[in-house]
Amino acid sequence: MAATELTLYATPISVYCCKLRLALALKGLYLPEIAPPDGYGSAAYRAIVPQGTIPALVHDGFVLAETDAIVEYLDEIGAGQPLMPQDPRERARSRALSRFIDMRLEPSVRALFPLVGAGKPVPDPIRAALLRQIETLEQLAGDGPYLAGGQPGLPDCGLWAVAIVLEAAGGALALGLPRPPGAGAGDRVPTCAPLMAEYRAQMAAWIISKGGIS
Ligand SMILES: N[C@@H](CCC(=O)N[C@@H](CS)C(=O)NCC(=O)O)C(=O)O
Repeated sequence: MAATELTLYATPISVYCCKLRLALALKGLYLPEIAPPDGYGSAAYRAIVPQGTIPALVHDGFVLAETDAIVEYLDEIGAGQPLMPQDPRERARSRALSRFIDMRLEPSVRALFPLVGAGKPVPDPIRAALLRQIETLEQLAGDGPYLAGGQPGLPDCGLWAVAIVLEAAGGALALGLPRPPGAGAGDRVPTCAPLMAEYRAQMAAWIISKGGIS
């Protein structure tokens, strides 16, 4: 399949766009990206992507939001190397871990955003909620080196992206929480390492723009 048939709506700073870029890199795909017209959430973008979220995939007029759905769709149409495991249990585990990171870990990290540059201490409930998710992930993670097992998979991509955000925001806020297990494994995956470095630079610039120290 010609990669030019596929395009993404994305922005450099979005954690989910980073997750998708990492997943695509594991699949050996590098897709052209365009910015959502008038920004995500705008009426113009919602006319194309009703959810108003990024990333979204456009494939010959077929529009699809939701990062995990995009990855599974690309797997199923044979675009790039398959990323989801073939074994039903491994596949289910990969989905469950990815959902945990999206629904639990990422929102706990996102709760730090308004605090960056605000010059106030991190409230105990926010710190405790985040620590709980990191500890849960420690319990969920297998023997590694990757969350999904011996090969890097979709949940790893989510973790690596969120961990970069945590590293940046947590550093600016002197949070001092443990690093989630497997957080840095993407730096040792040659196709992912440059994307991780680029995203770290984006996050560092964002922290500075918020008046935090990077
Ligand atoms: N569940 C979605 C979440 C995507 C998401 O929330 N993206 C953020 C940017 S990182 C966004 O578009 N936020 C705008 C909004 O929620 O309206 C996915 O997995 O793709």
